Amino acid sequence: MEKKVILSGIQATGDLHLGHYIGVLKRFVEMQDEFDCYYMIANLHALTVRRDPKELKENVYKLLASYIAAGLDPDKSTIFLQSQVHEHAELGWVLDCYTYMGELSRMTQYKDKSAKHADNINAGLFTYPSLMAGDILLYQADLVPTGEDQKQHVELTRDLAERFNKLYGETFKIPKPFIEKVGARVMGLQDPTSKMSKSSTLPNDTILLIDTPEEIMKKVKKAVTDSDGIVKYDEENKPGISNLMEIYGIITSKTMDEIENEFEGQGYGNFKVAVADAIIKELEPFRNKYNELMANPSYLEEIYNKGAKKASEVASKTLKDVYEKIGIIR
Ligand code: ATP
Ligand code: LTN
Repeated sequence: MEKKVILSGIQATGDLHLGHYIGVLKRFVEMQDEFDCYYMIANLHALTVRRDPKELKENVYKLLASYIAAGLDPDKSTIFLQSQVHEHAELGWVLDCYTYMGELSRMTQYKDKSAKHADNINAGLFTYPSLMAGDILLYQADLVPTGEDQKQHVELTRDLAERFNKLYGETFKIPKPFIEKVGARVMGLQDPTSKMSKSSTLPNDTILLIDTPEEIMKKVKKAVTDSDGIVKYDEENKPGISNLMEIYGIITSKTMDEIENEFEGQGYGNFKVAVADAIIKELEPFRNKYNELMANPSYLEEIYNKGAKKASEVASKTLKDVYEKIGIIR
């Protein structure tokens, strides 16, 4: 039987954090043996917010090094840059012409980001989901693993694929979002009611994957909790503790019940140290590998050039079919 196709991506916009690691990177790695995986570095999407050009380039290397350090294997998965496969920009434009303004206006990410960047609400920010739909549909992906916040974009992708197929006949596979129940929304340590984010302005809110053990310990110890002193999973009333429990549970493969029993009658001090130790132990090999890779940019270039070739083969077939169907001469 043919392997199912996976496509996902992360924007090249800065250092990755624990939310990325737990929400998506660990899943990407788990999926690469069973599926035919395409993992993209979304650097075109990163343009929707004003960036320093030098930093944008650097962020591509950082993200690629993070993919590999987390365990992605370029011999098993196709790892590539969105900008190196020109079909993304082309299909993105085509899909723009099949996406309604009303659909795009309903996107939560657009509403959030336009509130955050009120001085630069550009058209790219608005049509971001059509470009993302193109990313997914070019590879005829079956499943799209992402964090909870991207679900709406994948649903729009399904609508666009169905709309196109109805008009022109079977062209795109209809993809499904793939979102885990636990860990798809790791919350900030200082504000456990908002997701951990690169753009958080609260100090100690976000654990970066390249943080030192000391920094990780400090941030977890300072994490906002509550005054009960009971390690119990209750997202609504104890968001801080529940978030730490989810992080700990995913890393150690323990259930919420097991964690409650493990720390019964112990207060938060011991629990926080155990959480920090688990994170530190999990991320140590990542950090070492990451530093090694960042010192060897030509190896990273080899990986992305090889990935682009393989991705282009698939993407060009889909785009050719689309162009033929809609009457575009190439
Ligand atoms: P940020 O909000 O940190 O700027 P983002 O969501 O805008 O990140 P990306 O960095 O491209 O954009 O996110 C890449 C992937 O990581 C997406 O699938 C997203 O859902 C997931 N992700 C990001 N933050 C978290 C989180 N706190 N918990 C779980 N998954 C997350
Ligand atoms: N919008 C995504 C990044 C992204 C993506 C994709 C994810 C761009 N293209 C295709 C899955 C599939 C985000 O995480 N902000």
